[in-house]
Amino acid sequence: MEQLLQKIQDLKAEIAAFSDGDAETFRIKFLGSKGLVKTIMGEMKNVAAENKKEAGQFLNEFKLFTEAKYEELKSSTNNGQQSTAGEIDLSLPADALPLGSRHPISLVKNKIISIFQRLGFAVAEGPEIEDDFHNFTALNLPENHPARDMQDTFYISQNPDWLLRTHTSSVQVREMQKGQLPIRIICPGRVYRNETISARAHCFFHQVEGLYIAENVSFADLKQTLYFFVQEMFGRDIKLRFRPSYFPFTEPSAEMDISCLICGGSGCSVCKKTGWVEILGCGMVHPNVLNNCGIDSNKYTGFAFGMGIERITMLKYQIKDLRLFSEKTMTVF
Ligand code: 2NM
Repeated sequence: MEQLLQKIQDLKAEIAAFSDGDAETFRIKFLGSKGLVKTIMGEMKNVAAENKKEAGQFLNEFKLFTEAKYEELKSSTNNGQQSTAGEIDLSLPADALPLGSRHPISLVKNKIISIFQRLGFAVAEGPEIEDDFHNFTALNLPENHPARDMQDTFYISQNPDWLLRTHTSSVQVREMQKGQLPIRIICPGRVYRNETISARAHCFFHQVEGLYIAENVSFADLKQTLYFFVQEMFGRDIKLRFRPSYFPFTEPSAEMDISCLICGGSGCSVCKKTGWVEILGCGMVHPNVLNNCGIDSNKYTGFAFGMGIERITMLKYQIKDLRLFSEKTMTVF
């Protein structure tokens, strides 16, 4: 009896101080089918008959004590269903979900759109699968022009008249055919060319083309419009120059350079030590194009321009490889 009471005393002290585990660990050690409470209950058989009643009371009391400790552990350690009130503040806002951010191509596209909208240009869009007329013929591209070669254009196999547009000028052809003049539009969109993919070329990219047709539109209007655009896009200090060029759909044609953003004009690898970088092509819409689209070229004149959004974005954010634009993740600071 003496020994039994001492044992219970020791176990009670151990239980009261229990801290090296959760409620389940405790249950297994003390209350499980091979637990210490069971073991000590088994000692009853060694207690003398006259002491059995008293010992039974002690053991019962010990069992209740152990069970109470178990309940306490369950509610304070989250091991049971409920957590203690006050431990988690349910009124706190949840963690923010990672929402991602706009693609740099979209950022630059939207900026270009908003600049031209302030000059009265509307946005026009059209199909990415085009026919030969809207992509080539209407734009004064002769039957045997190299740009029509299989090398450059993706044709739709079911119908050789269908192709993936190689520029958004096809949208402008559709707008001209509607015959509502004057026309002042920009056409942003994805275009496709069958090129070997590298740091500087991809089989698809994004363009913004502009078109202004009215009476007496001049090359001076074109220059002033693009000068405004470049200053809004890159800042007031930017310089620009026009070089004569050739496009089948414009006459005269020009390419426009801006002073190098990276070195400011003193010469670096981006501008190949020239101090200038080409950013767009432009010109006065060829009379053949106007006539092909049902517009009287004796009454109306117009200017047009086209630029690659990737190129502008690379300059603006100093991105050196085109392929990064179509990879899964991209970080721009
Ligand atoms: C360019 C360069 C020069 C252009 C021409 C036309 C249209 F439809 F009016 F004929 N749209 N875009 C054009 C002119 C595009 O991209 C480098």
